[in-house]
Amino acid sequence: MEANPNSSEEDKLLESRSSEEDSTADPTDRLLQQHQSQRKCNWHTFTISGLTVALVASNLLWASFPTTIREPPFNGGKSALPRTHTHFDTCSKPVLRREWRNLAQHEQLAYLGAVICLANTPSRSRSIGSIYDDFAFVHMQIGAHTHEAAPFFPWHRMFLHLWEQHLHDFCGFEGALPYWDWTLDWENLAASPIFSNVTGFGGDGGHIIASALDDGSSCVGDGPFRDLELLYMNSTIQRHCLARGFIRYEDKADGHISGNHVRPSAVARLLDQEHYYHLNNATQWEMHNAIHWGLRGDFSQWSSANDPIFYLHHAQLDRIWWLWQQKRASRSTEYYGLKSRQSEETASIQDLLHYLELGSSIPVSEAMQVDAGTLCYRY
Ligand SMILES: [Cu+2]
Repeated sequence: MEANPNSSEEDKLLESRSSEEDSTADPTDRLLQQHQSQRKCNWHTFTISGLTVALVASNLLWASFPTTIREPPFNGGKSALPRTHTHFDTCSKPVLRREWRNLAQHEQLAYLGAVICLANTPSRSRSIGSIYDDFAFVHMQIGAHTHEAAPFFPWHRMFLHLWEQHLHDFCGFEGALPYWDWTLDWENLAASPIFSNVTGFGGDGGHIIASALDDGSSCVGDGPFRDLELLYMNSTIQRHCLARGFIRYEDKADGHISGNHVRPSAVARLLDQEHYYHLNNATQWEMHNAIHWGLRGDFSQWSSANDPIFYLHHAQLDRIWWLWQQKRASRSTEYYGLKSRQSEETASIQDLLHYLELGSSIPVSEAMQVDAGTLCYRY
């Protein structure tokens, strides 16, 4: 594989963007140029960042990443910073995010329709793709670096908020983002109503059309997203179908995702964690990964926001963080871990979170509370 001449520039963009103004280099334009100019080289050569190099080397599966999150020197899990600002006055009527099956059918259909609308709305900032694709792009470019690191929770919290805002602004969606409480389905995840082909997101790949991912998954042939055409496959441009391939775990019959990591007792144990670091670590390695890898296909890639279930899965993870924060007021500023997946530096609540064209960069402190600053919701 050729060394990517742009990688240090990209890393700079991803790692040390210190303000939202430096948006001159659009990674997609570069990706597009590389895509158009590629001749004899295989797709590995239009990779776009250090992240991609790691992904290709690891056969695109998260499963091959280290199994524990590296830990900085432990300080008791307390943020060294004092509580910064609270403005509860700005959020007097938080919107309620509800579990998918507690939505009325017309509300479920309104949400699904709004998602399809975003997939049909051209990107505002790129010459190709839709706003839906932009979200998958920003997740793989920026969000991927927050995994196995402290900003995992706050970065995804604000990402979901931006998603919700785009549904409102571009597709007239009036509700709140729903979440998928998989603890309700742990005994038979594959039978969850979330996979309904009418009031859900479609089911397992139908095993009829193999996916381009080459991981045994296949195109989802039922439900509202059966015709969805996705633009990004990890860091490449490759139009493809939405693919899933429910994985067999342990004693389960083929196609039955194990619910062991998402059983209610596992979540209860998680909520008993004393420190942010441990909550973050355990949530990612248990619930987060079990569902991503269990559904497989697009959902187990860095471009996992290609699967519309992404937003409901991450809302549930955000809800776990929120439930944990509710237990003690001091947890609205408790933040600890590494700055990013590649970093050795300890994170700070003043670090910036970046979203490229989807929204302004914000300090982590802005995403610590769901009822202050720009956020105003509850579960
Ligand atoms: Cu993510």
